[in-house]
Amino acid sequence: MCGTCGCGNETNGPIITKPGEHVHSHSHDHDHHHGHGHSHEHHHHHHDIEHDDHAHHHHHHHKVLEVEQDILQHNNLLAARNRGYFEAKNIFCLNLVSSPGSGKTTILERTLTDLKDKIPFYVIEGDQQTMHDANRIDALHIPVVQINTGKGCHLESDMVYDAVKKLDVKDNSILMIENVGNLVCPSMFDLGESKRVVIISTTEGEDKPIKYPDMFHTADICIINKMDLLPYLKMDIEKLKNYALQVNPKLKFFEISATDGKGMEEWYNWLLSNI
Ligand SMILES: Nc1nc2c(ncn2[C@@H]2O[C@H](COP(=O)(O)OP(=O)(O)OP(=O)(O)O)[C@@H](O)[C@H]2O)c(=O)[nH]1
Ligand SMILES: [Mg+2]
Repeated sequence: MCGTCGCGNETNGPIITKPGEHVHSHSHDHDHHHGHGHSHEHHHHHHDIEHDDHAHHHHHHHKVLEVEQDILQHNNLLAARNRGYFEAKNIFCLNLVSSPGSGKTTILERTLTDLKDKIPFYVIEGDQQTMHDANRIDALHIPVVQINTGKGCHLESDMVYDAVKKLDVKDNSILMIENVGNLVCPSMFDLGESKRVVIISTTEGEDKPIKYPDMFHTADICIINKMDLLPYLKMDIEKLKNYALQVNPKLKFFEISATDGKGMEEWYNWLLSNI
């Protein structure tokens, strides 16, 4: 995981900013040859390492395992605290995860536009760089903060804890967390969310759920977005769903188009039934 890709060792830490807020320049080093220069082929999931007969020959693996366990344990503790806070205040919190560009922000834009008169929303945006997504949400007059993770490829529970304080999230509301676009690392980091929503768009191919099983295994809901593009693609939705159900038989699906609004009604009904 991130012990391998280096993003767990962020030196500068994440930067949390509200739109319009002055951002003092941060001195993150643009070190192009470490971190994300290489692919995310983490064949040694931490469970695998534990049970790998060969692992004990490699001192390095022990070190990686220890660092991973420390990071995940620290993350889980604060995630539990977040979850308790959300439950006590009746804040329905969703963690939106997907590969980059599946339509997370577009789904949020339409959802908030259509439901903001019914229920208060708050949004936490996660990206490595830029205020783009927070600015899109801010344009709808919804309270939002942007977390820029720098080299980090996922959000962690302490970032959410800080962002929630900064947002001043009120009781009886919905908190949407848009995670960093990445189908791998965010799956390992519980943020304390009430439900995890994985979004996959029709252009991504049917086999993503079995290629990236952790993300689908840990999700409660699967939104299939960009249904409007189906006529132009060789994509079998039933096959996609079957693959997803193979890794997680409890997954619930919504088939939508965030740009033309088709299928959004069922998603809204589900959202509102939870608060
Ligand atoms: N045709 C079609 N395009 C869509 C749909 N939803 C989103 N898009 C387009 O997909 C592109 C990416 O959308 P975003 O909402 O920025 O995706 P994202 O998941 O937030 O992307 P990151 O935050 O960068 O990971 C944009 O050009 C959107 O207009 C959809 O339902 N149909
Ligand atoms: Mg986005």
